[in-house]
Amino acid sequence: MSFLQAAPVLSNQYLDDRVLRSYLRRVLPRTMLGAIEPDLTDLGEYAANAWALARTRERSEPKLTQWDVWGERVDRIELTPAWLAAQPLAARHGLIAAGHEATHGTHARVHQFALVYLFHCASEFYTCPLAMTDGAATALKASGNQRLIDRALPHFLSRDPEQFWICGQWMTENAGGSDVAPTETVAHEENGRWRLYGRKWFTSAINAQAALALARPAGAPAGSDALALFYLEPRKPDGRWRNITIDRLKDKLGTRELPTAEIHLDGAPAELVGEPKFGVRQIAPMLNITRTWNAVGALATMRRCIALVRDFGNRRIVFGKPLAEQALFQDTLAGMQAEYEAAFHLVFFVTELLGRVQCGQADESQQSLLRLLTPLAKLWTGKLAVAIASETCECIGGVGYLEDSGIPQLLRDAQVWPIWEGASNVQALDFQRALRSAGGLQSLLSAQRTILSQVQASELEPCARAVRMAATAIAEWLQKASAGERHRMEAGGRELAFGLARTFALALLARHAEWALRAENDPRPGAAARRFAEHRLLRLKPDGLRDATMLASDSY
Ligand code: UCC
Repeated sequence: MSFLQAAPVLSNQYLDDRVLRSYLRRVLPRTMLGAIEPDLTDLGEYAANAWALARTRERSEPKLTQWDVWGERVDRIELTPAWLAAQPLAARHGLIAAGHEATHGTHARVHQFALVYLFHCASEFYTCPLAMTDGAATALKASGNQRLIDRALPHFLSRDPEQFWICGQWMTENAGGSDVAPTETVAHEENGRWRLYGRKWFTSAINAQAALALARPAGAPAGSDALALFYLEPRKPDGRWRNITIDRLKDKLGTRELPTAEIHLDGAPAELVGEPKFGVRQIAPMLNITRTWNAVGALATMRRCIALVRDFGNRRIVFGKPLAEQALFQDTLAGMQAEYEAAFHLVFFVTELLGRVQCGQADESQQSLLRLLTPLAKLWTGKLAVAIASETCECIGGVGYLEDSGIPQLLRDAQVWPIWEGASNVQALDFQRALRSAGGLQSLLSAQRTILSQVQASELEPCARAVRMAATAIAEWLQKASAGERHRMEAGGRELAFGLARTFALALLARHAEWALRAENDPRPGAAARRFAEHRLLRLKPDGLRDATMLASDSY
């Protein structure tokens, strides 16, 4: 028999996750961790088995049938096996409920997002509708619309698969995704009932039982302030659509298991969520929740990639020894691990803040911090997941480029993280919006100093120094940039956002490393922190603004 390469294998994705488990031991009360661990272990097992199972069966995608054999328009969508399995699983494990229940108080969001992180890759993007459902529950609560809260939340937050509903988010139209001001969908009030007319260009998880949609009340002025937020239940109890047609399912680079549709609304009945304007402000709580899910999903992608590469490194022999024993492979993996580990601590810190804010236990500066860090976490992790997925293909080599290895799918799927829920530049601009409204940079820098003050070990001093130097450089840059022309400051917005995300993440990773050294005598987070500190934290142009000549459109 000639040589055969053994495929990478995943073991229980919770039990095997040193980073998650160490973090949970630090932040959660011991009794709570004991109570939730069986569930985490179950999902970790599900994730490992789902990876193995997916390698043995044909890939499947949702299918749209628009007409039945008798000529009736039916717009029936068949879902994939993973999606059919995910629905009851998500309800039973409380993937939405856990984030809203009072059982674990301020830790509810850490608990929920640990579940999401374990479930994401196995779910084949069923986490997309879960994210939107969580966001819709949060937006409806914030709206104070008691009728809709009583109607929808018992479904969105149910742990009973029979009762559980998912919810869509219908914003994007042909004229704009980032900018919703040109929205063309019109809402008419007819016989005391609102009906929507128009076209939505991207509607993710069109099989959802509910949706939140932006539309312009008839006669309202142009612009985004005049848009209103509506709640819909798109189908009748017998499954037929309520004046909605599904034009087609999108042919996407990745997330192909997720039924993303282009639809027409031809008088779809809807209910106003709040006043008939300021719909963007009303849907904003949803955006911040889905962006947090996005960051957790991106993190899950990184973790999956690294787990596969690490296992492959032990199985693959080159130049007479396993890859895992070769210095350059070790260094490549170490670089990926350090980036992932820093990102992990930033994202889960955001979930801690979210839990505190929603329980009313966050002071003003923590609320500002959450507002500032959410777009930063979304922006940085989205890009990082693509880089790590790309490196994963390369680490696994030729087979990593072959579809049936499952590795290219990781890369194609990862490319969605920096795009949907607001592309990277939208996040950078949102961060600048938040800087203007959330008390400036001070809450972020002062939280960073407090975190850093907990880092005492001499072996972590290079990390603390790197954070202090970067913070000084950022503050100086902002001072120069805000004194200059606004569009040139805006042009540095990406670098500002990446730099702040990476610097804050290093402070958090170093603090965890300090705890791991003292409480568990574990030097590994410290090694990751030092390695991350060696990577470049900032790309900001030190003397301030971008070159105006290069920004001018006629310079090409
Ligand atoms: O992609 C989509 C579906 C995919 C689902 C994936 C789920 C994740 C899966 C995870 C799995 C693990 S749906 C499409 C998503 N689309 C977007 O994200 C839109 C991107 N564009 C933006 O975010 C823009 O910044 C806009 C649309 C928000 C800009 O709108 P405006 O109206 O021009 O912006 P304004 O005037 O600055 O903001 C209007 C109000 C202001 O409040 P007031 O009126 O009180 O001054 C803002 O402060 O909204 C407030 N606001 C916010 N508040 C705007 N953004 C935010 C925010 N992020 N947080 C709080």
